[in-house]
Amino acid sequence: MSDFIVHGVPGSPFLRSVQLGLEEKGATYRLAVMAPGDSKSAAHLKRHPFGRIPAFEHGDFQLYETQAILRYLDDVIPEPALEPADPRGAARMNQLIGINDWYFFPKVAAVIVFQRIIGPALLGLTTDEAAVAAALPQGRVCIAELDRLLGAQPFLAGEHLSIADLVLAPQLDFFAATPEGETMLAGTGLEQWLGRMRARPSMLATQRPESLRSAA
Ligand SMILES: N[C@@H](CCC(=O)N[C@@H](CS)C(=O)NCC(=O)O)C(=O)O
Repeated sequence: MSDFIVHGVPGSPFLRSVQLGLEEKGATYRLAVMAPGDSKSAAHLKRHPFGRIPAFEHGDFQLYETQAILRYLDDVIPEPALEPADPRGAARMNQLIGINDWYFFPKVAAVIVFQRIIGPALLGLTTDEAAVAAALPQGRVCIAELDRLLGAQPFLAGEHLSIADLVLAPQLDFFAATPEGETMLAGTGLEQWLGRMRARPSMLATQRPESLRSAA
């Protein structure tokens, strides 16, 4: 029995990033399934005082923040390596994680994916079209920049799979399920990269629940 435990709501892209890390490392783990809304429960706030998911346990060691968890996994299970050894590749990976954590997730995906898919599917909400429209300019900047940084490389930070791919693939896979994401990605190298990522066993093993697969 594995001593890796990941707490989260199936379908959450940050949770899926940690699952991808474990899957790519060939590690067995237990997914402690939470319901939407459980992230603010007293039990979860003990694990994660900011009330976010995922939260992670390895034996008696508890950790939250997705990139910290993925870097820890890369240290405790060294093969296959998920961080470029060369300084420029490592810097590029860190830059891409920053783009996701500061711009793409909070300003684009959290708005458009929530308005188009999560709100209607899980909470019975009607899409706020003004909120979607307001997020589009930053979305275009993010997609153009991620596409430029990918260039002709097979993976976001270079020749090999890295934490940047594991952070961004779940986010872009979800975003691509919205009409806005589908349009922005159409014809880009990023769309082809996403297709390659989707074919990996780790992505196939961690698909979103059917209710969160596409916009209503
Ligand atoms: N900085 C955090 C962000 C995690 C995050 O924002 N997760 C989202 C779900 S993908 C969340 O917890 N949203 C609030 C909620 O579900 O209650 C990390 O890297 O783990």
